[in-house]
Amino acid sequence: MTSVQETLVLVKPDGVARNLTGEILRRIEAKGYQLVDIRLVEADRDLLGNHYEEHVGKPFYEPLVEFMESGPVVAMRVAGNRVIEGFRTLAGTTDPTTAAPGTIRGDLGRDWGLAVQQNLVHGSDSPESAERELALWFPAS
Ligand code: RTP
Ligand code: MG
Repeated sequence: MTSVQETLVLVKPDGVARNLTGEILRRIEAKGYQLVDIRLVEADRDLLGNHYEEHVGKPFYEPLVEFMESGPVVAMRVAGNRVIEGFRTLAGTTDPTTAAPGTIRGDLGRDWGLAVQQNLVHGSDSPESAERELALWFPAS
């Protein structure tokens, strides 16, 4: 049974600054997922507050938003069968120190000793999140 989905992938400011956008997209394409749309965004507080609404009030919220507005982000609309779960598997767990080797965070990320995990990528975590986040980052499409 097929279940074609779309997900939002973000290459976070650390990934863009380290010139890892191509490497991250290479892994997405090598897995067989389809790039549908892509844009470079300098996210403002309004967008980030909406994007991270589930984390408002948590101790890492403010450093997270400061990190995400520290430089450009690459937003991608990516399609594929079960791509929401599949991209999160490619990304690895939140903490790059314990993310499995073979994953984006496990291979390319590390703990920089900062207030928030700089873990290179974001991927939507459910169909509802994907629909909501894609509308935020790709408002015209
Ligand atoms: P994401 O939303 O970015 O795909 O990552 P995730 O689902 O694995 O993690 P989530 O719990 O949604 O947290 C969002 C982002 O906040 C930062 N974070 N830092 N204690 C910490 O240092 C901490 N906890 C969360 C990370 O950048 C995480 O990806
Ligand atoms: Mg999340």
